Amino acid sequence: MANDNFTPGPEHKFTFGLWTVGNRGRDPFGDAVRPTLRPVEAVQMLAEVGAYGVNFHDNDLVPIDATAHERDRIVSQFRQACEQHGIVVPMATVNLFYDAVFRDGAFTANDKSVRAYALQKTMRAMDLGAEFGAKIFVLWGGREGAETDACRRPDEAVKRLREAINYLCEYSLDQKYDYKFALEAKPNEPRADIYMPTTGAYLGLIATLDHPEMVGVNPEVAHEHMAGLNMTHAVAQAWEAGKLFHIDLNDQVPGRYDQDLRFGSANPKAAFWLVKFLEDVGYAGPRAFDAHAYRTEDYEGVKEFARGCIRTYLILKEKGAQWNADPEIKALLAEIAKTSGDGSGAKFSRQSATELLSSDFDRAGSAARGLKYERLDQLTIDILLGAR
Ligand code: GLT
Ligand code: MN
Ligand code: MN
Repeated sequence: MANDNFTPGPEHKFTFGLWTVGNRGRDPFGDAVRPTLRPVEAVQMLAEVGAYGVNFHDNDLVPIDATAHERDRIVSQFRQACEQHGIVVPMATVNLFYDAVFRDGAFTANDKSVRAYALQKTMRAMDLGAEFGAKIFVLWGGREGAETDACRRPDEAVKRLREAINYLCEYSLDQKYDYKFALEAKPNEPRADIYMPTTGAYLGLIATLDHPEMVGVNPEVAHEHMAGLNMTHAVAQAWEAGKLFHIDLNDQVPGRYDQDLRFGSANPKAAFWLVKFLEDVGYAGPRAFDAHAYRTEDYEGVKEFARGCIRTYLILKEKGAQWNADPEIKALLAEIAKTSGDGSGAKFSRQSATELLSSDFDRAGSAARGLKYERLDQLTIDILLGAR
């Protein structure tokens, strides 16, 4: 590796899903281009690239039709591999999108036996994750959507989703699993429209749950970018609400199909603000890479991809520290601070309202002052491009 300063350690909490390095390059137009990477092989690869943990869907590890005996054998082999390579399992999830039974959704499907099966499958996936010590359970409702709104009223879908999450919270409490649920939004794909299209939509739903304290979000860069949104703003809102329970890092050109590109590879500047935000606020959760290697890659190329995700994060982290320490940037920020005041400012009282109503403002003066954001941004670009 070119620069040893960017060496990952357990303190960075870099994780990958089994489905990421295990992605075989299948797309709607072409079949797999890489051989199957068995879960134990994935764990070995992740240890080699310096990851801290691995995440999985129930069926990434245990095939949907496995017998109880097969399940136990797989679990014990996987546990052994994790222990041997010092890899932990901070997050588990459930696949509610691949099997044909979920073609009309899982928790929101019109068929009540499908909804019940989805709950059962999730409870079993929670059991599986708990066996590995996972404390975060991600729910990505990829099939919870519609091609036509003729199929059901969308508010009915919201009610069903709420009911399911409430049920799963009770199950976690009853089993003493101590899970935090992290809800992952996406605007579309595989459904034409997904009911909870953005992180903000999930933040709205969480407040209406029976146990809002157990439920947060898992924003994904690509999913916010698909919708043309600013990932860092979504993450910041979640963080400020105490709801940033997990994060999926990858990249994506806005407006395209779900690309799941290597972290920071498409929009390095957006990735910079995201990393800087996470590091500045002291986000302590896993930094999960939810991406996959180009279809052109073999085993070594997949490793290169995984190393690249980590390396880019660490480079951007260093750039963030450089930004914070830069004397000219600090001077510009100090200037901003002069007029910004402490905290959010406005606290209502009848007296403060009376004072405010009778205040005079230097409107022209405030509007005329140059804010020097051009310089601030150019300094950022200089740092990012290595010219500073
Ligand atoms: C799927 C999706 C991801 C989700 C995973 C969790 S599965 O690959 O594209 O964004 O995080 O279910
Ligand atoms: Mn994801
Ligand atoms: Mn994705």
